[in-house]
Amino acid sequence: MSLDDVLLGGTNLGVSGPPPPGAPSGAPAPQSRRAPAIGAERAARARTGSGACGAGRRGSSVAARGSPSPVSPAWQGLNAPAMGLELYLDLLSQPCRAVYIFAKKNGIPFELRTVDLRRGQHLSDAFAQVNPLQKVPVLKDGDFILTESVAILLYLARKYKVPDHWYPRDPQACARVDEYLAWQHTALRRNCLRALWHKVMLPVFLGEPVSPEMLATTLAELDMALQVLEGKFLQDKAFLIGPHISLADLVAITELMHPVGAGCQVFKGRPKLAAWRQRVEAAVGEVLFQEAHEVILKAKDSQPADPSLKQKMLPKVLAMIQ
Ligand code: GTX
Repeated sequence: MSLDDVLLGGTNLGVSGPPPPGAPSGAPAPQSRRAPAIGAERAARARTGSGACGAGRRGSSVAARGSPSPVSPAWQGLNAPAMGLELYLDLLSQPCRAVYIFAKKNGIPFELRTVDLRRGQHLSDAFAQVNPLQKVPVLKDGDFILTESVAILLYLARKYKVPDHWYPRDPQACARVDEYLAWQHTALRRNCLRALWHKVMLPVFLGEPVSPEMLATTLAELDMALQVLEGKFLQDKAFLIGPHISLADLVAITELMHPVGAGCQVFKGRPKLAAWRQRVEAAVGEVLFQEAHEVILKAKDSQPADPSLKQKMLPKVLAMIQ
């Protein structure tokens, strides 16, 4: 199996289910490989040059830049005393940012358990006991453990009786939020994630160059998803669902900040989307918004992963961004 196969979606990684706690996370990838110009046939379909941020950084290579990656509190795992609601998050991840902002904005008391993905803390035995899938976010409420960001957001909205506009009781308004959440998970999510990883995280953090053709394809696909976001979901409304902010807006903005963190100018040339971003930021509160996005906005400064961590992570990352 080559990196090309995986990025092109032609190979099953064999990571078909959760590994047992502590088990290696997948087949090791050769460390010395440098990706050739991959993704040529996908690139043929790309509308090159029209992407939100351009292919830029041709043939990006590993670069250790800037300060060390954001330092999280030491991983305390299951030894940390549970005070009530616990959220296992890494604000590098877009679903984690949505959960974090939602809980903070609504005054929901929680213990933050930072799981530093770039240090592989999600691959630890301790975390596998919390989530055998080795992913964040995770909510722990006593003995109740919940994964999947959308389920977590809905649980918080229901349990803490947050203002109605977040997840309206009105069946049709509620259905519009559901519609957006269902769409984004396979559309905008995938494109924003791929943009970040192809543009920054693969070359800088994992030392795997991505070809300009592959990057152009990814950015063209992102561009198409942004058109749907603006044309179908936002239209001329203040927020995605209507006059007030909802979970749909929060999930959408945290997705878009992924490519922004990679240096993509997703709002450039999209005045409606740019104005919507300002409204969402104001509704969330600028201080909270900045705080939640500090980590992703410094993603380019990620230190290269050490080789043994890279070996564990690469197959999982490639599976994730397919
Ligand atoms: N569908 C789930 C949700 O919405 O909650 C997806 C959860 C998910 O994929 N979480 C990612 C994860 O924990 C976080 S974002 C990816 C960042 C990977 C960084 C690696 C340095 N992924 C961990 C993994 O796949 O190993």
